[in-house]
Amino acid sequence: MAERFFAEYVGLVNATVYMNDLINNKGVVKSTITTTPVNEKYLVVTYYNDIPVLTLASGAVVEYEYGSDVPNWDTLTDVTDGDHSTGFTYDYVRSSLDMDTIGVYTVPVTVTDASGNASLPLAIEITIVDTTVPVITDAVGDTSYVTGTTEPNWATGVTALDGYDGNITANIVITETAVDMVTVGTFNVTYDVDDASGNSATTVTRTITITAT
Ligand SMILES: [Ca+2]
Ligand SMILES: [Ca+2]
Repeated sequence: MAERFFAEYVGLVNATVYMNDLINNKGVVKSTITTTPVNEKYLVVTYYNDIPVLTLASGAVVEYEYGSDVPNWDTLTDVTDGDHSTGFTYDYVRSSLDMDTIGVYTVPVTVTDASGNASLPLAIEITIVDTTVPVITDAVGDTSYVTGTTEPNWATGVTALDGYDGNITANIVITETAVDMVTVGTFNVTYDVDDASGNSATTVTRTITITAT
């Protein structure tokens, strides 16, 4: 809250010295000081001394998909202050934050009230994640073979791309144990892949038909 005391005009220099001592030596007063004349003899010295307090806002979103826009910082924190309700200035140290790279980033933030009182820093942890599944593409598709055909390389024509990891074709898991090249019938070859964040692609199935010669 606002702190006030009377000072005599004749004592203004002393009052200023006293206040500067509170600011610089004792650290009691951290804000700007204003003086208001009351009459010919007295004036009122006013200062606002409450330190604002920052907290993480309820429901603050601190996890973002890679490539997202930077957070709306003002929605992430709440500020409480005894002597100000507006006029706050925020200072975010967010130079390390990379919205395009998954990981956990610490963003310290401080707020200063209109009288120059700065809060203690609040460390906001921002997590950047990849929740987007990779996509498998089969350029060959369902195929028929006559019985006795040499078993082909089932990997041919199949690729996997992930928006974050890039080309993860090498990680595709091919399941072809059901295929029997010498028996008439239909069999499935399946293709699965996970990205590095554990997101599984939709399984792609290639139907293999074995026909009589
Ligand atoms: Ca304050
Ligand atoms: Ca992904």
